[in-house]
Amino acid sequence: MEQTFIMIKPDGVQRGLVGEIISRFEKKGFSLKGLKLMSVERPFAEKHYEDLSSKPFFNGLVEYIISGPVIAMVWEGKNVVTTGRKIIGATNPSDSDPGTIRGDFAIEIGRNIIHGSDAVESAKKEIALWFPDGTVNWQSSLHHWIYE
Ligand code: DAT
Ligand code: MG
Repeated sequence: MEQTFIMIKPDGVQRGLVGEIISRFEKKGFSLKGLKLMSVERPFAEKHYEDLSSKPFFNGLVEYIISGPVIAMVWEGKNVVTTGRKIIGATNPSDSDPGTIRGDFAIEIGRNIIHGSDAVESAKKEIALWFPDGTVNWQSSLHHWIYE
């Protein structure tokens, strides 16, 4: 089954949104396969965002990600990458629809509280980076109430 990497950024942790965010993915029916609270070092944050290294906002982005602990998660389910991005909302919270996480809880692009992989391939790469020891293999007993 498809997996995605979701990270609650330092502002989401500081603002007490961890439970709310996890709840939205849980209630949708997705399964949590990995979860940890961690502080990341600068080289690790730079690696995570390496595709954006030429952008003018790259240094500010890295500073933001290392400014406090983050919650790293792996969520699993049918189309979880695309659906996860919909649950999160547009990158700039000014464009995120109400009802999405960024639309409901964020105002500025540089404080948009959550990260979600943008494709199945990048999800695999990010999960390998953040969970080098692997994730937990289990299946919810509700599986057949969520999938036909
Ligand atoms: P997303 O996080 O929606 O996948 P992205 O991968 O394009 O967006 O960029 C990663 C993060 O970088 C994004 O969450 C916020 C920041 N960012 C993106 N574009 C930006 C911009 N034009 N100015 C400032 N920060 C930006
Ligand atoms: Mg991205």
